[in-house]
Amino acid sequence: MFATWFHLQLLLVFSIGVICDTFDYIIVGAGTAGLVVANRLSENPNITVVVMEPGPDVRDFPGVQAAFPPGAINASIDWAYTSIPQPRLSNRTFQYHAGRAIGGSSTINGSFRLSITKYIRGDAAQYDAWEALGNEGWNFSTLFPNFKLSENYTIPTDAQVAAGATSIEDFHGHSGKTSWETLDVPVNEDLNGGDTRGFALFPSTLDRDANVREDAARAYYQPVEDRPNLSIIKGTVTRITWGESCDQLLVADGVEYIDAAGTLSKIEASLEVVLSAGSFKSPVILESSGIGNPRILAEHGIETGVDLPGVGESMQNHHPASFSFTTTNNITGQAPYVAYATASDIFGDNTTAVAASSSSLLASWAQTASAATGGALSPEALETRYRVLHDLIFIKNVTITEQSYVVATSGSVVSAGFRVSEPFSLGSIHLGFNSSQPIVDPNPLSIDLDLQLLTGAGRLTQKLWATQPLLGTIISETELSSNATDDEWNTFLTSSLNTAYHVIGTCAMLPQASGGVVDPKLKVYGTQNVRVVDASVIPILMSGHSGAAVYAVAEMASEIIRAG
Ligand SMILES: Cc1cc2nc3c(=O)[nH]c(=O)nc-3n(C[C@H](O)[C@H](O)[C@H](O)COP(=O)(O)OP(=O)(O)OC[C@H]3O[C@@H](n4cnc5c(N)ncnc54)[C@H](O)[C@@H]3O)c2cc1C
Ligand SMILES: *[C@@H]1O[C@H](CO)[C@@H](O)[C@H](O)[C@H]1NC(C)=O
Ligand SMILES: *[C@@H]1O[C@H](CO)[C@@H](O)[C@H](O)[C@H]1NC(C)=O
Ligand SMILES: *[C@@H]1O[C@H](CO)[C@@H](O)[C@H](O)[C@H]1NC(C)=O
Ligand SMILES: *[C@@H]1O[C@H](CO)[C@@H](O)[C@H](O)[C@H]1NC(C)=O
Ligand SMILES: *[C@@H]1O[C@H](CO)[C@@H](O)[C@H](O)[C@H]1NC(C)=O
Ligand SMILES: *[C@@H]1O[C@H](CO)[C@@H](O)[C@H](O)[C@H]1NC(C)=O
Ligand SMILES: *[C@@H]1O[C@H](CO)[C@@H](O)[C@H](O)[C@H]1NC(C)=O
Ligand SMILES: *[C@@H]1O[C@H](CO)[C@@H](O)[C@H](O)[C@H]1NC(C)=O
Ligand SMILES: *[C@@H]1O[C@H](CO)[C@@H](O)[C@H](O)[C@H]1NC(C)=O
Ligand SMILES: *[C@@H]1O[C@H](CO)[C@@H](O)[C@H](O)[C@H]1NC(C)=O
Ligand SMILES: *[C@@H]1O[C@H](CO)[C@@H](O)[C@H](O)[C@H]1NC(C)=O
Ligand SMILES: CC(=O)N[C@H]1CO[C@H](CO)[C@@H](O)[C@@H]1O
Repeated sequence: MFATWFHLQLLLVFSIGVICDTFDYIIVGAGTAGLVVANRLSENPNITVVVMEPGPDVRDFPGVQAAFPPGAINASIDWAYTSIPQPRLSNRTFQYHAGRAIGGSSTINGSFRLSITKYIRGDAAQYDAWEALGNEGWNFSTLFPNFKLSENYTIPTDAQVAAGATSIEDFHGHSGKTSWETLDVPVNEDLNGGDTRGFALFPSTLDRDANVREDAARAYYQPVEDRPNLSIIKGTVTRITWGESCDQLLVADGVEYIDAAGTLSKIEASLEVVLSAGSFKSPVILESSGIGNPRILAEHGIETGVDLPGVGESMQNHHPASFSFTTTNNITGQAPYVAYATASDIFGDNTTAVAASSSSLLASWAQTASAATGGALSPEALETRYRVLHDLIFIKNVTITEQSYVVATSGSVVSAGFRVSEPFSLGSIHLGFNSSQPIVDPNPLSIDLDLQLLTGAGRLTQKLWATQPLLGTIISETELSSNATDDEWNTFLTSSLNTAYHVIGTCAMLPQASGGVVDPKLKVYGTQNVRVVDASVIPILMSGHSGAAVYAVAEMASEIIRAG
């Protein structure tokens, strides 16, 4: 239907290898979502599935499976993407860990010095909002059984509870809980039932009895790796290739990839291509394949196959800030405690006023944000999204801040982290001029309400540590005094804001007119047989950590694909 094209620079270096293999499904990326889909599709022995992945099998790497190793991530299995300088944050850049291994980001050592993966779903209303945004069939009750498919819940033993508490018992286990209760934030007995508000222990993905971290490779690939109809090919996919089509929809017939020897090769798909390359790469592979914003494609000399300006937009992420305290305790362990708070917990009697003033500004924020995307997302579409988020925060009362209570750094110094769970600010990820580095522009705090919520979360943190019994354990002051002005908060937060690794939204599941990239069947608009299944399809961020949602999305997607 339209001509194929090649990247000139690739043609100079590589010659196309022989087309050797055809599979029913090609899955691009053996990461968290990709391995779930590979497992589920290959349950049918009549179906052949291949997964393309440049990263290694790391099950024998020292450290990968250790339960609590502190420290950095082995550079050889980390894409380590870098953002462009952020003017709102004094031109600072962020670096993003992202797994480059069988298992993807679920496999690499965790952040925050806690190497176990925290498993938190978020609030039910945050998933119901997916449906309200135009994704029929996607809500908390349809996702709930899919969350459970990836879970084998282990009830903590008495010994484990005791062990988790003893190294830090006086300081964290009891004092923290009591201080929160004094502030009327209750204990949450189970964070994963659809209501996160309260103080709790972080649930984690861990095989307790074997004392190893669970990841997608261990849970979804290793048990089925002997299936003859499932294979993994080592290679970096550069683009989707298109075949003949009788109608307007593009039909993928395979992918081009650079194999382990550095040769450009091709394999064919008889049914579908599923992109599971993660939020940083799935949009970039679409752009390399001619699907995206024509203005951006033209900059790279790529002919537009599908005019889809939402590709790469709508990037969202969690951005933590923190205070450090010197305390009377000598801390030697980790403190896996967390609290989730609502707007009312943060703003108290001022909540109604904050809701009203921000509500009146949604339309103008939508205008500004639309302009920042060069019109890729329309003001109307953004205002609709902002209204849904605003209702979640101020009417449905979802939790809006995660207070990662205390994380031990060293000796007597602890840091208390806080962040906004569901930011309004949107960034973008697009094809870069260096093929291994996409252009990542997270753009945090670009909507005033995010700053106001983060400031409120910070003030709540100060209030917590000024409440007995925690107060009695502090020696030093926080970085900011409790009477700091909004301007002082602005300076503090923009100079110290950090990044988490919960990037979503860059191939958002939304109606096409709302800047969506995939429909509710995860099919890329304008194509007949290309889907995206990974964190990038998640339309709005949740109070949980993205990994839990990725497993559930991938389980639900597998069912959709199997249904045809
Ligand atoms: C350090 C760190 C700590 C985290 N901690 C937590 C946590 O505690 N709890 C939690 O819930 N979430 C956590 N997350 C987030 C969670 O891991 C991710 O949201 C989730 O794993 C994303 O899954 P995915 O399938 O979208 O992408 P990934 O799992 O990243 O998989 C993408 C795969 O695609 C491959 N790929 C990329 N480009 C290509 C290409 N061109 N061709 C072929 N393959 C390609 C990659 O190598 C990778 O294997 C953390 C993330 C990181 C990085
Ligand atoms: C696989 O194919 C065989 C032969 O066509 C058929 O009998 C069988 O039902 C199929 N199995 C599945 C799970 O589709
Ligand atoms: C880091 O990765 C390399 C493989 O690229 C491996 O040989 C090495 O053992 C790893 N180091 C650790 C400490 O795991
Ligand atoms: C995980 O962290 C430990 C401790 O720092 C380190 O020894 C190990 O190499 C890391 N694993 C990987 C795969 O980076
Ligand atoms: C950030 O970088 C831009 C472009 O280089 C420059 O104009 C601006 O002055 C810089 N801002 C700060 C705070 O350094
Ligand atoms: C969730 O979706 C299902 C299937 O479309 C529907 O039956 C159900 O009513 C929805 N639930 C909510 C709470 O919207
Ligand atoms: C769940 O965990 C239990 C206890 O560790 C184990 O016996 C069981 O086999 C696991 N179930 C699955 C489906 O993996
Ligand atoms: C703190 O604990 C560590 C480890 O148990 C110990 O080595 C150190 O001496 C202690 N420091 C103080 C000041 O008690
Ligand atoms: C409410 O607003 C008033 C006036 O700005 C301020 O003094 C007070 O601290 C605020 N309360 C909360 C809980 O933010
Ligand atoms: C949300 O909180 C407000 C203020 O506390 C309360 O009036 C309202 O009933 C709550 N809504 C829900 C859905 O719980
Ligand atoms: C592309 O980015 C990679 C990773 O950051 C770097 O190693 C390489 O030198 C860059 N290539 C060019 C041509 O800038
Ligand atoms: C804020 O409180 C500190 C003491 O904690 C005091 O020195 C300072 O003057 C106060 N600033 C304002 C603006 O009230
Ligand atoms: C087409 C193909 O390779 N099919 C194989 C898939 O795996 C089953 C066993 O699970 C084999 O019997 C099929 O031949």
